[in-house]
Amino acid sequence: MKPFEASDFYNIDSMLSPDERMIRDTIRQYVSKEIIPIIEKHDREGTFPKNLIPQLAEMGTLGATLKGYECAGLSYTSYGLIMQELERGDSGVRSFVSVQGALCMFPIHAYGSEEQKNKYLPGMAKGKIIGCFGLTEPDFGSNPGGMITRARKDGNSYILNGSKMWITNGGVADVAIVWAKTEDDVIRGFLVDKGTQGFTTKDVHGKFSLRASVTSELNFADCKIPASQLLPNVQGLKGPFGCLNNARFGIAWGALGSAMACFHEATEYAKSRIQFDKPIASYQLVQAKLAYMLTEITKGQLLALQLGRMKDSGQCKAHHVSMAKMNNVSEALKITRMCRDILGANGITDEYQVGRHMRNLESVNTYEGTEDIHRLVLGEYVTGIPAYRVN
Ligand code: TGC
Ligand code: FAD
Repeated sequence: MKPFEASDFYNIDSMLSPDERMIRDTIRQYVSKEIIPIIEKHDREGTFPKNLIPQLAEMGTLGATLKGYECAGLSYTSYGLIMQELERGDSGVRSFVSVQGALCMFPIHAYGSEEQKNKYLPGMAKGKIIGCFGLTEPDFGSNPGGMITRARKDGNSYILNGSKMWITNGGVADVAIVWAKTEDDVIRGFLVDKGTQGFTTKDVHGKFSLRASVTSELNFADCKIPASQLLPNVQGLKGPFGCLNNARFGIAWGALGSAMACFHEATEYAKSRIQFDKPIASYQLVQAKLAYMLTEITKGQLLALQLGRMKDSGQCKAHHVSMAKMNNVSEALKITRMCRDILGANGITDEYQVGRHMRNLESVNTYEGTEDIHRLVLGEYVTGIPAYRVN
């Protein structure tokens, strides 16, 4: 198979700064050298490639957009390009970086006390402290406002009770950002260190998707944490949703990486696979699929780049992110399914990447707000009517 060539039909490269291209190329080379050769083994064995963490940290990918506390302070567009490249390797590796930076370091940076920032952020940027983000519960996924996890004040402590489900990095995390309702029914964020009495985790096994990522359940049974572990500067759902905006932004870029990897693989395959005496690439139905994919990748790239520019200039709103997350993941998923089809029977083995990317994107389409939840966010933007609930 020819080495990876990224599709750039509309010369997006010309719209990137030299620094952005340099960051993108550095991560691209890293993915080819360090991730692609090992990822199928991890996917097959259902393990997260922990040995990548120090290198990911060294390259400044953890909390990449944050300023100070030993973080890289990059632009959001650069961050998006990093996520695109990492997800070309595997959605699980991109997930790890998303969760660490956007879902764990961001809330400490944005909502934490100075003491909390100093305690956690430098270690997290170096990959020495791993975070996880607990919002979803077994019975509250799309509707996190219904959560039943509770935090009761007890002198200078809080007592946490409840559980969180489907938590990326849960079993490997040193600190969990846990969202819980206090006695006055207000959602607050808590930093729960690994090893705190009453806090246990259990990994989810048997996943067909994101196999190279740890997904866990978190349980809290009279888990006593010091009041100093409460994130002081945010209350209500806008706390976790503020983090999701950043993670969803990264996913909108990341999904393009999976799509570009599969498009390259399927195009090369189609050019060399002979059926009825000709390469299958010479048949119009196959070309129609390739044309569809190139078009959707190009549209997705333009959407992501403009979203990045808007985020960097402070114009990006949550509904802008919803459109890009919804569209780019949904189209990437369709593209990986088409690529799988072009590879015929070979597409169902892990000798090729398409099957793994396709399986991964099933999760990516569901987490961080399902495709339909983002459609409803846009529906609310257009009509002013929130259609999530039947009144
Ligand atoms: P709603 O009444 O609309 O809003 C409640 C408060 O939140 C504010 N808000 C936002 N703030 C910032 N960013 C956003 N995107 C926001 N959306 C809403 C809103 O202004 C309000 O503030 P205030 O001050 O008035 O209280 O809340 P709702 O419950 O009706 O929300 C509707 C809906 C469906 C959009 C929301 O619940 C939703 O987004 N659901 C999807 C849940 C979700 O995305 N979960 C993700 C879990 S984390 C995860 O999946 C990680 S995967 C990790 C990996 O990459 O591996
Ligand atoms: P549900 O909310 O039950 O949705 C099921 C279906 O119903 C979907 O098709 C949905 O679109 C539809 N639906 C729901 N409500 C409506 C409505 N009002 N109108 C129309 N359709 C609707 N969560 C975290 O907190 N932290 C993590 O780190 C994390 N990591 C994850 C990793 C993986 C691999 C996965 C798969 C999930 C992860 N999640 C995490 C959870 C994820 O955010 C939820 O799975 C997601 O929000 C959807 O919730 P649910 O699975 O309960 O589905």
